[in-house]
Amino acid sequence: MAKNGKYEPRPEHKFTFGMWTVGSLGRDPFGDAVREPLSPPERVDLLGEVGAWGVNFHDNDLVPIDATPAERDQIVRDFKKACERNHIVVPMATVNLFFHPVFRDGAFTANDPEVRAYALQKTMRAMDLGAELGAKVFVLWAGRDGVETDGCRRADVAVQRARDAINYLCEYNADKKYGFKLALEAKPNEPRSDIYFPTTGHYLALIPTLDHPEMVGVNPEVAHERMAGLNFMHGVAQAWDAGKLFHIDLNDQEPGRFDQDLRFGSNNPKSAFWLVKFLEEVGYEGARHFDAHAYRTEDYEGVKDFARGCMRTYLILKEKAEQWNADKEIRQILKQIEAETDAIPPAIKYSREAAAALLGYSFDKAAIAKKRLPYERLDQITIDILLGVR
Ligand code: GLT
Ligand code: MN
Ligand code: MN
Repeated sequence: MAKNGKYEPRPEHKFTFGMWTVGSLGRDPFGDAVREPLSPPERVDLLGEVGAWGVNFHDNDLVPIDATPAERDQIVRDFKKACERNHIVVPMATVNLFFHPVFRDGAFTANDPEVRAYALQKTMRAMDLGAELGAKVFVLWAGRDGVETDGCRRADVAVQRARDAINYLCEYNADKKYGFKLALEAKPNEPRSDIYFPTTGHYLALIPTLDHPEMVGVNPEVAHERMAGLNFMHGVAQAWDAGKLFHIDLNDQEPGRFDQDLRFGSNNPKSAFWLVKFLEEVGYEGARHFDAHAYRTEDYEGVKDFARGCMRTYLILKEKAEQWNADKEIRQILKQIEAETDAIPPAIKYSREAAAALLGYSFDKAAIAKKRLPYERLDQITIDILLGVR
């Protein structure tokens, strides 16, 4: 497919896909499946064929919710064999707390204590499964923890219940010595009208209030922050700054729509560019996980095109970021806009003397306001690079 080998995925790129992504049958709220189901080993074979490094799963992507222990063990054996023959690893595991009707009012925040207990039991079992397959990150997206009517519970009670559940799971993680990094994934709405902890920033504020904050970070998803109309890279940068970027879900999304989970970089390549540039520059070492779906119009050949496309676009944007950083005119502009002067008193590190000097300093506001900030030119060069004419 790729004419140019430099955009071919390699293991060191750490590209992963959820079982539910390439395994999606194309169902939506208005239409039934358009593709025949693939077994877990067949999905792993598909990922091996397109050159992915890893596969992630929910408990029930692999083991049906009512499987007997013997069935479970057979499924896990077959899955492990498929991973081995395709040289595919399992970096992340998660739990499905949204599909079964038992979770119609949420999982960790549901009003029924039996549902909350079942959600914990199901998550502990999913952690056992993930650990057995070598996962090091455990994602928690409790997509039904939300409301249609706020009459059903006080929102701060929901926050407390979520905190209790995460604390409990951290104890289990420690007790079992699994060493999981727990990554909390936010989404503003869908399938509930409103979901608690709607953005990555909300989770970043929760984490320091947990019993084991060091075990818990975030799993930001492009589509989810874009649904809220936010600049995704800014949220990722804040998570990175806090040392909490444990995982990332890459896809694309037009704001103001349902959760589209589009092929990475397909909708807004410019935002995807700033994101890839950021991840590569700061040296993010986690998996580049694609949580996206092929168009419903595709067959499995098209699903492969979709998966290859996600990785190819990432690698193209990575190359564009290198080009951007090496561009002479861009470097010149960056130098110009951050030009330092010795004239001003230091304003970063506080001391009584420094503060007194700053308080006494007289700024030439008119001159400062006239300094050129050639951001139009900077952005046009970026566009020229992205459109391939530079
Ligand atoms: C579901 C959701 C994704 C989450 C998955 C993990 S499930 O597909 O839309 O964003 O990452 O639970
Ligand atoms: Mn996701
Ligand atoms: Mn999504």
